[in-house]
Amino acid sequence: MKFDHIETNTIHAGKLIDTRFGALSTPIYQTSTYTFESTAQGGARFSGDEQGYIYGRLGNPTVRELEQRMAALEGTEDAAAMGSGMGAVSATLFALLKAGDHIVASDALYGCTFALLEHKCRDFGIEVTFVDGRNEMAIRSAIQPNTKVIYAETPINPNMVCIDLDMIARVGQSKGITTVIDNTFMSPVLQQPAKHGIDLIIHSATKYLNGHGDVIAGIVCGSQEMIEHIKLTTLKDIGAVMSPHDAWLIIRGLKTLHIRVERHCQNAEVVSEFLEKHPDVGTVFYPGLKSHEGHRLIGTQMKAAGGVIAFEMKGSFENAVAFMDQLKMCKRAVSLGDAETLIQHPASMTHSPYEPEQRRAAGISDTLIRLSVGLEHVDDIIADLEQALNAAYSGIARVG
Ligand code: 3LM
Repeated sequence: MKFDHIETNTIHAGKLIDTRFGALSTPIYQTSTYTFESTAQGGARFSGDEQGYIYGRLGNPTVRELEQRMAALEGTEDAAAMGSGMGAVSATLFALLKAGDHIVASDALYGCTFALLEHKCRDFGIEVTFVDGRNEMAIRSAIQPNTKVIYAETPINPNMVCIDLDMIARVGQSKGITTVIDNTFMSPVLQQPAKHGIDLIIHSATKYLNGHGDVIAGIVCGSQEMIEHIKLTTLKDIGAVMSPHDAWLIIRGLKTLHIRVERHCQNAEVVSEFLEKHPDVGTVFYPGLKSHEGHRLIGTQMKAAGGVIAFEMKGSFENAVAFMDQLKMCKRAVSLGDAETLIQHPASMTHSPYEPEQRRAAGISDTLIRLSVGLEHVDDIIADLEQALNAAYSGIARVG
């Protein structure tokens, strides 16, 4: 069942009906294997002559419900759930690419995605070119006859640069290249890349989809053909599958996704304005601000700017550290999209897999701080940021 409104779909779309007991909440099928009524039935399941479950790595009803729910939310035919966001990124790329192929990727990406491309893909003989993902000419000029994939995130982790999805889809379609977008920062509530013609949509379900900081998981959404290909190759044979219990937690998280995301956005908007006005804060990178280059995409591509803000501290790296260490309520932690406000320093944490010069070239400075604005009262978030800023600078000359 699918409805016109995403608020209804996060609750109902893709739900598996429990015909046995009528359970409202999805049962957790905590099983590693499934029994066959006869040897012939087992054989028929393996050959594909009969539909049905075989073994936990090849499918699970609770996980299947999450896949159906995510396909409904992203507006794709199907989805494949994985044991982590990186499981989803690697299963997708290794299903699409082989030695001798080439990928064009945005130069700024989540640190481990960058590491996968920069190191493992190259180890396996896959060529990689990093470009400014905003620049259509740069992408077109990087394309080679063996280019199979264009890969990007928007907004980009951690610097919040936004990429035009219509442009990426147009380039991919004109050249017959598969386009893959990591939609983790937006969630389908704010952005549905498939509507813009993107082929595959990846999520770290660890973040907004689950939303409660207690699961590591990933998902990829796309056409039935592509999802089946991923499931029958890299998901089956590399095996980064999602556990049924984690799928259940994410299904539970999805039911409040639209309300949580709405509040994350409201809070982040107020916090971004506070930071932009603060004398000790340098540039604030938040697409909700009129000063942000990605602001033009709000209303066309993104419903709102999301819950993540990046900003540069005035002064030196030491000032940034002093500020972060003074925080009392906001938690110093990587990850994002949780109820708690989380703050981290990309250069030394999430984006440490980059060499310093690669990081700078990708627009990630040493004084950049990333804030995942939580669901606390916005006044309490601002009060904590303000006291930490005052304590870190405390009227004295800036460090360095
Ligand atoms: C982080 N990010 O704090 P998992 N794609 C995006 C992501 O942000 C992430 C992944 C994929 C962070 C994790 S850093 C050690 C902590 C845009 C994860 C990978 O495998 O579920 O962590 O997703 O930015």
